[in-house]
Amino acid sequence: MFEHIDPYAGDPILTLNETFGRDPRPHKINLSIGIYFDDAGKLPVMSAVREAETAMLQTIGARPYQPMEGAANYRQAVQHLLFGPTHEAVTGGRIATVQTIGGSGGLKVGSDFLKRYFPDSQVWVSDPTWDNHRAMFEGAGFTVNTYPYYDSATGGLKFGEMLAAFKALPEHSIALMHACCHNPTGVDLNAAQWAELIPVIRARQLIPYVDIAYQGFGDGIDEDAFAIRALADAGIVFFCASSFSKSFSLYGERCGALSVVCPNAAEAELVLGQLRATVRKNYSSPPTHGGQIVARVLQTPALRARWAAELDAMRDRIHAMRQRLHAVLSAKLPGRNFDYFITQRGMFSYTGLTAEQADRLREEHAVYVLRSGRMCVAGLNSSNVEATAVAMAAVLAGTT
Ligand code: KET
Repeated sequence: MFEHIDPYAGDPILTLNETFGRDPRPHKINLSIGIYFDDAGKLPVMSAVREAETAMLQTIGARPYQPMEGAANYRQAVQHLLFGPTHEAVTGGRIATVQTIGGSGGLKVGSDFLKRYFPDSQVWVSDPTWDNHRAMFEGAGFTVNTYPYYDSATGGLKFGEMLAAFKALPEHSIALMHACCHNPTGVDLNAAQWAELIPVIRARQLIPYVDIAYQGFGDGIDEDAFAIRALADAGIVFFCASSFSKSFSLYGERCGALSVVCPNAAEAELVLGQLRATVRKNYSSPPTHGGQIVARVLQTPALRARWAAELDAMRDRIHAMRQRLHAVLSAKLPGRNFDYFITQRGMFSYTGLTAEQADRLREEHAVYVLRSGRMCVAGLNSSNVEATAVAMAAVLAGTT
């Protein structure tokens, strides 16, 4: 019956993370998956999250199904965090938000919705992007193309080429963009570049699909929502998939959302209806537990303040690791420029390592980065950063 089934080649991120788990070498270092580890190399349980969950367990009662769109308090908390509570799009009721199974669930629900109502559109993703973007949109039936983005010569952005590509896109093209902390490169647009891009998006009637999975890991919680708010301010209609996996360290609870910013409240109502229908056809309704932890943290002022401080500390720790890596590598290989480790934002850096160099790093030094050369800087800590830099320098110099 199933002999004709293709063997699964695995996922470039999740499968490598599993290989790491099976690696018996005690000194192994995991910089593969986009997970924040603390300075002791542990997955943190944030204290605001723990307190909210403990309080919740005291009062938790019967567990009916949630509505298809998820819990009202969670959906409101998502909107307030992304857009700010007083944003006209929020107070005017023109955003349709559904609670989803992680940010991934948001991307999936939105892509199914778009395929139904814009069947002839094509999708454009940055070159490169998170691998699963392509898989998800192709899975929804779209043709997926790329627009110029990362400049390997400078470790920065090919903004001129990106802008030119956007100017040539057909009307109603779906443009997948990262709000902050671009995965895998760590290279983001600045405010002036967004200001140049937004009129093009409007003129070409493009449909931006913004993914924000790292809010708070770049420059700050509000700072990292800049692009989303700028698009909403400009009256652009767009999709936004968001995730609390990283910012609440709640990976397995699968807390995410999809928000569609609409021209007016009446259209938002229509969109919400069809998002509910899409959820119903996929998995019926989202789970309760994780979402209620997030809502409680975000809607209890003292917990929200503590969560924000904990997230700030995570961001500062990543910045410190970037500095250390930069310092050791620059000392070991003085002829090379490693400034990209400092300028790139968020959990990731694009190291420029080739697939073969990434293999050598893993096989000879037990340091795991993706074969694309992406390194999760949030996996570094004071005990492994030197070893990582030394191993990387050896591989780059070709001495191992
Ligand atoms: N968007 C982006 C850009 C992203 O990097 C991830 C996860 C997600 C969405 C998924 O979020 P979630 O809420 O967990 O569904 N990225 C890391 C883990 C993974 O590949 O699943 C990673 O890139 O390592």
